[in-house]
Amino acid sequence: MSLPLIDVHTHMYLPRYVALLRQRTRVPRIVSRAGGDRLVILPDEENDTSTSAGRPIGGEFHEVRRKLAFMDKHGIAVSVVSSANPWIDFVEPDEAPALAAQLNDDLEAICAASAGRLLGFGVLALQRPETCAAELKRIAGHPHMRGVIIGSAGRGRGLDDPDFEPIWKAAADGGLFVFIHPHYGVGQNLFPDTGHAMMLALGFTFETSIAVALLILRGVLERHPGLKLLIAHAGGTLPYLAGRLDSCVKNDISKDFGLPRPPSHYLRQCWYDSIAYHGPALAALTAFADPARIMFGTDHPFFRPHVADDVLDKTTWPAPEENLQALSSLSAEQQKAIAYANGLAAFAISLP
Ligand code: 5CU
Repeated sequence: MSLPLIDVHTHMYLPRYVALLRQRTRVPRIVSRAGGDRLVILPDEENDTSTSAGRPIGGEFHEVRRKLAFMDKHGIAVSVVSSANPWIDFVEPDEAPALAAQLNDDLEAICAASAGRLLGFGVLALQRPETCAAELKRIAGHPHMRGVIIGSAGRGRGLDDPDFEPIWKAAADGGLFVFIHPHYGVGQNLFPDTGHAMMLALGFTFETSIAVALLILRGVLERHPGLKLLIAHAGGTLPYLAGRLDSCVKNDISKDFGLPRPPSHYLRQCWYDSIAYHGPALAALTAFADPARIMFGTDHPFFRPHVADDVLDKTTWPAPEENLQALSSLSAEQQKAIAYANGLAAFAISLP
């Protein structure tokens, strides 16, 4: 496909954050091993002392030059870059607000220097929710920032945490996106000894699905209809399960959430990336969601191909290609909308 792409799900670990991970002795951290540095971030990896713990991490995770090289290789005109999981969740509450502000300023500076190629989603100190509305207001004043990324777990109490109300209000008032992304997974006890595969395929997607469903059931989108939620990984499982959620809520005589509309109504207000990896899942998403609210994503630099570092930037990455390939099952109009037109409109992008 030769459409210019806008990538709305693409990560970086900013240099300040990488330095922090290198100093740490507990997960999340970067460990130096004989075969190269390893990024160890997932909760279950804490006790893994093997040489295969985590995943290889090179400059593709934190160098702007490498992000731009990946974009050039894959026909991506503009990327909306977000910090990757687990963001600053592990930072002491007293230190987190200042670090969030520094990382947000760092990302703004990186984007400002990119000649229109990069925009950003910042981070929030969710462990200090009372500080977040002010940071959102500050971010809204940064010309290259378009919102924030937050973890599906919030500060460990889910996204229906009552203390998050000012966050939703400030994001809606500022016209900022809130990009909801998993990290902790769910159900790991059910799939031991499965590497990262089950965790990323099912643990991540159900984590997101549960968090967003709860946020909706507790009325966040009813109270904040202008809130722009971007849900990672094609909405987890939600586009596929929305009808079941509606039916279960309607038919449950043991609990009334008091919502005037079914959960699917609010799910249709949300934005989704197209990271579904194959046509049938993308078809479920496009059949369900607002066609103007689905946008291309790559999840770069995760799912790095197994090639030597010196040829990586010249290599076509299979995972983004699978997502591009999935688009080809859609009509030309849908492809154009997802590949770039929806991203241009949502993030007020003028192509360089
Ligand atoms: O491979 C992984 O661990 C990940 C991750 O941690 N976060 C993500 O967005 N994709 C893949």
